[in-house]
Amino acid sequence: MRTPITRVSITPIAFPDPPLLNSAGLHQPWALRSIVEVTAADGSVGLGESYGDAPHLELLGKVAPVLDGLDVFDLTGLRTRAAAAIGAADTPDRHGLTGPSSAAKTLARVVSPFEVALLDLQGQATGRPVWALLGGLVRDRVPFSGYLFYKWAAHPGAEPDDYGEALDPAGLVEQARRMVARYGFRSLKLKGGVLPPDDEIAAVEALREAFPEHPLRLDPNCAWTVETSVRVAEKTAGLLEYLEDPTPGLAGMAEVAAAVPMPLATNMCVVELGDLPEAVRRDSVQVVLADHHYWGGLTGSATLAAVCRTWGIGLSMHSNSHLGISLAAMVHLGAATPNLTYDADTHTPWQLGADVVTEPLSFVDGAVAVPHGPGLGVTLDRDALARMHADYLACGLRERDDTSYLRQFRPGFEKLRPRW
Ligand code: GKR
Ligand code: MG
Repeated sequence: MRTPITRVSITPIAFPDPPLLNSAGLHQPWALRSIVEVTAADGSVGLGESYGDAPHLELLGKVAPVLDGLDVFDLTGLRTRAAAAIGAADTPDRHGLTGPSSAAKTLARVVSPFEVALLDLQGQATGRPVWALLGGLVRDRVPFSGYLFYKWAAHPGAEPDDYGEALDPAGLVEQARRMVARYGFRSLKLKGGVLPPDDEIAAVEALREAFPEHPLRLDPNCAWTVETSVRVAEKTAGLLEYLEDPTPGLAGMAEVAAAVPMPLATNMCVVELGDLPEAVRRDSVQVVLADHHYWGGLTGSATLAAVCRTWGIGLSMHSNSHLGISLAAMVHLGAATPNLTYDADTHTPWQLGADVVTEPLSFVDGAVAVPHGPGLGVTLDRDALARMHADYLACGLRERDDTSYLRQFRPGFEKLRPRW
């Protein structure tokens, strides 16, 4: 039986984002997202969530009208119609920090929220959870890692948030204690590339002392040269389960990988299937971070997982500022991915309680219990959606730009990769 699409809507939203630092700059006061609703002829509504930057929204808006009449089970039709609607559009990525843009990467990002919404609808039509459509359950709980950031106490002129300042090892340990107490995370990732490498080594040492059992990761987003990366890796040997994107490019990563004891992970130099042959040939990375927002949705991420399994490459999951629809999508993917070999990243704590779904999935002991109802298992909170859309209209931001925002307070700041 065909279940045709009758309506597609895209709502840009904004929610408050704390002043988190990374190698590109500082998070702006608002994170932008888009909420995709796909309505089928039987009245059911499938949900998707994606980036909210203006060029991306424009492309989502081109795809929405061409989906009219498409069967919700026709994912190939979705990709074909989306490709025709956006043509050779090539917009830069602002979130995965995923290197040079291309038309193929753009299409993968644009298809993603519609694909998630269609899978949600397929699940509702068949009475099955999305994980069942992705191959079936391999775990009941999907484990996540606590994501630590150097941060300011408050955006200039605003009230401090709940986590306060973290600009040294003691501040990070305190942030980690709060996050672990609230969510129970069993592993911790530190977003590095912010302070000179020796300061970040000291932070890792302090975290190890405070959390002797927690696997730790450090991700400087390509802020280091090969030489610096090797030096940091030597000093953190035995402390990190993996080192993520220490240096730019597959060649640089391969040089580092050959010299250091821990696996190297990436969400920057392997971001589409075409990156994998060279990465394998050079042995540049031992762990890839999947992210359905730019790997072409949940089925695209499942394909990545299969390739990683083939080549013995570990798999983790990448995250940007996101809300409960994306969290649900990540949980279904994790539930059905046999080789999710590391705890997934999540920005959930940094939403500070904001959400666009009525009952967000929750964390117990650092993991989310996999939902067993039809589809994604989350329902849109229409009042919250309206409020967040009003915030989008009022906030004035239309694209993420961490570098320009930090430059307002540090006029000389430049995004340098590598910096040290
Ligand atoms: O949210 O600042 C951030 C992160 O740095 C994010 O943009 C990265 O894409 O979390 C990401 C990563 O692992 O590289
Ligand atoms: Mg990363």
